[in-house]
Amino acid sequence: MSEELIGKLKQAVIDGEPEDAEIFAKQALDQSVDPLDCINLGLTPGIQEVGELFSKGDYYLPELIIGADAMKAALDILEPALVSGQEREVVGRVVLGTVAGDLHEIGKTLVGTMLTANGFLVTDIGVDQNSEAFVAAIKENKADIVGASALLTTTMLQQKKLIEALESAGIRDSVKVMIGGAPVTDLYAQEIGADGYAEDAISAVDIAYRLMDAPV
Ligand code: B1M
Repeated sequence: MSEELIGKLKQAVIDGEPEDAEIFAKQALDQSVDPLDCINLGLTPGIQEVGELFSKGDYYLPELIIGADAMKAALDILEPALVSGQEREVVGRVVLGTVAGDLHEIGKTLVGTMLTANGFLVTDIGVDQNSEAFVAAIKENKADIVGASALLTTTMLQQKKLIEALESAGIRDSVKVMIGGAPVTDLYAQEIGADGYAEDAISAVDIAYRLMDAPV
């Protein structure tokens, strides 16, 4: 039953059906299907397939948009189930956003949800945020970690600019930098002087714990 529902969630994203995605997400929770399995085995492969169809020219921008809408509709149902009942001490404060020129929000939001579920206090500043906005939010929230997401090869460069802005603002030594997003690699993170790179939302939690010197 859970495999069937997970398959339906995947298909709802590929077909761009937000209402179906919402219904299947609710059914999954009613049937105690693990919300993380719904995301990792259903929604994520679904949106990846949408991306592949877009690359091949079989899908166009509208399909990309409604695929993302379907994924977001399901995540709105599933994400609260990931964070509920998690009363615990704050491990660290994180400012999280997607860099300037980049509108991709789903992966960044998922990272925020997983960090919140694991004891971090997350301030999500949203998408298309320039370095100045990151710096202001870091200062305002006394962040231990700043997380910058980039999904485009063109906007990855903004992650480097962010690190330069932290240096100019004199706060580079007081905040750890974690970066991620589909085109980003560990090597790139090392090259630009980031403190950590995470491939997905689950490993982002491990990296954030490591950056806080906290036991996992
Ligand atoms: Co866009 N898009 N998109 N898109 N889009 C990609 C990224 C692309 C690979 C699709 C493709 O061609 N196959 C391609 C980029 C090519 C490149 O640069 N090499 C692309 C393109 C070209 C574009 C436009 C330029 C299209 C156009 O206008 N012609 C345009 C750019 C707009 C802009 O940003 N300025 C565009 C627009 C959009 C939409 C707005 C329509 C929509 C986003 C809607 C939204 O977010 N509200 C969209 C979508 C949905 C995608 C794909 C299909 C899916 C992205 C997604 O949500 N994935 C994507 C193809 C793909 O990724 N396979 C694509 C699901 C999500 C869970 O995964 O975001 O990778 P992801 O996040 C993961 C990890 O990367 C990691 O953890 C997350 C969870 O596991 N992670 C972090 C992410 N951030 C992290 C931060 C961390 C740590 C880990 O620490 C801080």
